[in-house]
Amino acid sequence: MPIQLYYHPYSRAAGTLWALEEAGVAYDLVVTDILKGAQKGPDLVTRNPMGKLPTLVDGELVVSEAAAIALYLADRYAPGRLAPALDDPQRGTYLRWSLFAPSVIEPAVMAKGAGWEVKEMSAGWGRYDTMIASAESAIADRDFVLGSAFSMADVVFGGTLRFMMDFKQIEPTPTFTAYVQRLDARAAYQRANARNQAMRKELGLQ
Ligand SMILES: N[C@@H](CCC(=O)N[C@@H](CS)C(=O)NCC(=O)O)C(=O)O
Repeated sequence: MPIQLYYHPYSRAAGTLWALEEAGVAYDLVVTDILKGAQKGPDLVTRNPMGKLPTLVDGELVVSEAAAIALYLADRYAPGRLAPALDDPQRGTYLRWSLFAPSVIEPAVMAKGAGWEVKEMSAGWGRYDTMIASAESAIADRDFVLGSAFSMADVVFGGTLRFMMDFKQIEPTPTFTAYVQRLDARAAYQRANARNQAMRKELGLQ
């Protein structure tokens, strides 16, 4: 049975589709209409009590959280190609920026948008401008997070930056824009993008 991805093209699952294309594994999409609340139905909630997308089912295993799903796919289906080996020191950089996306970029953007007043010292995401400067430092002198080699960290970290820039939540900088252009040129990204566009059309969303 192929992997199943609970999916909607207007969700983070659109980025997970890119991760699946990079990993090169077979998968089926379980279209879940988040605009009509289908994600809170028993089919998904029994698998992921959060009732959120993306949720991936691989045999008996359920994985939620977009970053965790991407890292899982790389470790399980593309070790050495999309994920550094467990004893490779590059793994530290790979994990660092992969986790920076959901634990620092996302909440910093949310805090700024919502006008949250938080103490920088206690908020794990610090300040918005420090987050931006840190994210830039990850790719300032290199093509990808790991240097010249693309990895699943770019799907997570770069995909988050792309998403935030698309939705005008992060101001594009020359460094971010050039990086995302390199990511957009990947064949797997283009396949995923074409499928996401086709799904939007099929669902009458554009
Ligand atoms: N922490 C989760 C966030 C997942 C999430 O918030 N998904 C949104 C779509 S992008 C969703 O399913 N929203 C519908 C809802 O919460 O009812 C992740 O990183 O995957």
